[in-house]
Amino acid sequence: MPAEQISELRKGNRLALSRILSQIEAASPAGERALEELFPYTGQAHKIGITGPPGSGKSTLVNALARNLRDLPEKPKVAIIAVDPTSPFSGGAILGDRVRMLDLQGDKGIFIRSMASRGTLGGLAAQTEMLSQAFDAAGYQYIIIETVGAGQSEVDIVNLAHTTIVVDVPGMGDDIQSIKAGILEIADVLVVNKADHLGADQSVKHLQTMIAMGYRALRYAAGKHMLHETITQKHEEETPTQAWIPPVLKTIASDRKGIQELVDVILKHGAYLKETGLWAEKAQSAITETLRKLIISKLYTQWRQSVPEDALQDIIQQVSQRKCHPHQAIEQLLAYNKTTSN
Ligand SMILES: Nc1nc2c(ncn2[C@@H]2O[C@H](COP(=O)(O)OP(=O)(O)OP(=O)(O)O)[C@@H](O)[C@H]2O)c(=O)[nH]1
Ligand SMILES: [Mg+2]
Repeated sequence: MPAEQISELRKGNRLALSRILSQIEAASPAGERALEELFPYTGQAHKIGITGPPGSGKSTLVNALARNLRDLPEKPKVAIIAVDPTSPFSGGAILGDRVRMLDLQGDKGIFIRSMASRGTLGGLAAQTEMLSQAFDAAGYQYIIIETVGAGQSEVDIVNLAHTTIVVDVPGMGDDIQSIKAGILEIADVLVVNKADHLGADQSVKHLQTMIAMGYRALRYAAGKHMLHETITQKHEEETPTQAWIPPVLKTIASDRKGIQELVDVILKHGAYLKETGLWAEKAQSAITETLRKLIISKLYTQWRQSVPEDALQDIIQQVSQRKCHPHQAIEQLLAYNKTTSN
């Protein structure tokens, strides 16, 4: 049965894809097996992360972007993942509304999936990555990930993307930043949407200034590849002409204006990543990170099973009563693992 589903997914069967996505989301054994089987077919898709303040027009932009990507000569398949990390209580309902806005249903080359924050195992970023892998293996060349806000989970999510787009709107004023510095640092492309509103040019200039000022400090590529010190060093020596300076674009998503320019920039960024070798380096650091997390969680589980509950409680008591320091407690606790694993 799973083998059949995998081959159906590879052939482009949307129902098979949908079932596998659900299995992955449920973190079922079938989902895990599917991911393992699909893995050899991944690594092709261009992942595009989109984040920005609530209501800035991200979904409208994603909608327009998906249509224009579909119009490219090779007619690529486009997947959209809408992630909502900020509203644990609204769950699926609000997401449903947000996604229903998209009038893309008629196009069989576009697949929309919304992901609520409840019950996500291993974090939203990991979950998003797993869903992306299924889309990737199913031949979706572009995977657009929409998330709202500027917190750590959004940074984690969009960091998985090859190209990160940060959306802002005019009229927020120069001193009240709608975009936090942290999220600006991860932007590959900045978009001032709702350019039909007053103050769009001013916002563009302001963002350009912020980029120019922060440019050296940001060390664009280095920041995205902190796992490898050698890469960091390499990019410090990089001349500014080789580096990617995030462009600032104006769009009116609701009128589909400025969208083609955005598509061009995304394609250019993809080509830049491949030419500089950053595409491959990014994939490697993502794998390193995945392995790190898996090892931590496996070792923890293994250790936890090796420690008797009463022994653990006893040590916690000793630490709370200041009879022993956490360092000493750790040594005692880790000793259990050695005795059981040998
Ligand atoms: N005037 C104007 N309105 C726009 C533009 N783009 C989007 N909108 C409108 O802005 C509202 C919010 O758009 P959404 O696409 O839902 O924004 P969002 O950022 O996805 O919102 P959340 O996902 O809830 O954070 C909708 O009413 C859109 O029609 C634009 O370029 N100009
Ligand atoms: Mg939205």
